[in-house]
Amino acid sequence: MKFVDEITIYVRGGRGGNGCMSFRREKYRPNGGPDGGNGGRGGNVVLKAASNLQSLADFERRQRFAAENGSHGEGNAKNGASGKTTEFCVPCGTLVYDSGSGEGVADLVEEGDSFVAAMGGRGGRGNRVFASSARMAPRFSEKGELGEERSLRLELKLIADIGLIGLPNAGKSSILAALSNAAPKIADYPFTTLSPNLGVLKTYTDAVVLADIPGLTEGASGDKGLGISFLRHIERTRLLLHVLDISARDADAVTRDFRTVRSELEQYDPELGTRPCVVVGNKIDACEDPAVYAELAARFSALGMDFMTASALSGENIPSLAMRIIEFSRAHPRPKGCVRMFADCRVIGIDEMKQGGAKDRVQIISLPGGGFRVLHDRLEKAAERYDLSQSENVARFSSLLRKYRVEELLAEAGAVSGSSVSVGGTEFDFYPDKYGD
Ligand SMILES: Nc1nc2c(ncn2[C@@H]2O[C@H](COP(=O)(O)OP(=O)(O)OP(=O)(O)O)[C@@H](O)[C@H]2O)c(=O)[nH]1
Ligand SMILES: [Mg+2]
Repeated sequence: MKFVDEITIYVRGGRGGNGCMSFRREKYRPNGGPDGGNGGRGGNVVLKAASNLQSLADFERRQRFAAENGSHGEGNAKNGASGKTTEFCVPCGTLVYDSGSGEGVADLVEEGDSFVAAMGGRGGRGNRVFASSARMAPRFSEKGELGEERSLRLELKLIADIGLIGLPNAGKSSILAALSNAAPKIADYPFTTLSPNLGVLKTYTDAVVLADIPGLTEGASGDKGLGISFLRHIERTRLLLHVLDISARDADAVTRDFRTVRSELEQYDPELGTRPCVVVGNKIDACEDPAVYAELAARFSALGMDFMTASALSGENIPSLAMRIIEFSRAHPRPKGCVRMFADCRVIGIDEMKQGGAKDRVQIISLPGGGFRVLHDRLEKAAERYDLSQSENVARFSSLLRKYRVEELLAEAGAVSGSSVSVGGTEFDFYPDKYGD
């Protein structure tokens, strides 16, 4: 399947159901009380990390995700049902960015990590809720709120413990196949591997995830070969295996190969140059001159690097390489949560919505055409919720405008009788009670 590690999707929470305005009708009871039920909440759109996925390829076919709307409230005090949540899976290691602001909003690392990508709108309240001793027959209800909608950029940075790097054809995929359950494509030409492969090295007690990526060439950071963007998939590893082809080569040539790859690695991210690394001299079966690897061992130990020879083909030294990996992984367990690039999931609750703070400031923007826009979270939501074709709702909305001193603010901003004012998606003409002429 095609490997995709970046994609933009669009998510929309379900709309809340409308509240109902109704009065109880029963034989011999002419003045039954208000009995309009509440609308149900719109469903959320949720992203969830699943370990059986390794690419964002599924999203190439579908990029729009919407959750179900809440049902409308009904008479006889019947509340509408909530909309179902739409849940979809992404690979572990998916970073989520808000496309508009570019801000990172979630990093789904572990299997089951989930994130509410778009909240469903609240259901409108039915007239039954508004009944009180002072207002026994409220003739109004609320509309449901729209669900949250936004576009998100998903970026995959695979989660693996060990990363395999090296020139094309060095034998990275062969080493992965020898160490793990993976069966990557292996062939005697460069750039056999075109996208990352994951494999698991398993023992009775341990399971270590290895990532094999396409080969790096000289100039990869300048976009030669397959470029270096694949290096993002080893960013979250804790140990690198630098695979070198030592067959039919002298020590100088092998050292040059090593430097080429290191330099590309460091150009991508200098921090990767300091990551713990084991240098694997592969294809020892085809290396006729033992003096070459003795020389290499001396050079790498002088550089302070861990060096060992192996053969993916004959299996020589593969068990000791596996042991080394497992020992490292035990000594450096994956820090839970620490590999996250930013917050693991966004916790949005009703509490957050209720929080006032800066949100409580009303802003008036005077528009180029002469109109005015009122910016305020609660007022915008109210404009959406209140069904303004019901006269009592118009009165409620007006009292809310008074509470936030919107008329005074509009007048200060230069609004006169008849100026057009918009709050959220609702537009009306400005006829102030106090400031009217
Ligand atoms: N003799 C010998 N050949 C090997 C050994 N390991 C790999 N090869 C051969 O080297 C060639 C390249 O192996 P791959 O595993 O595809 O190399 P790679 O580093 O993954 O290459 P790219 O994916 O192109 O970057 C294949 O023909 C393998 O059979 C080994 O230990 N000994
Ligand atoms: Mg390969």
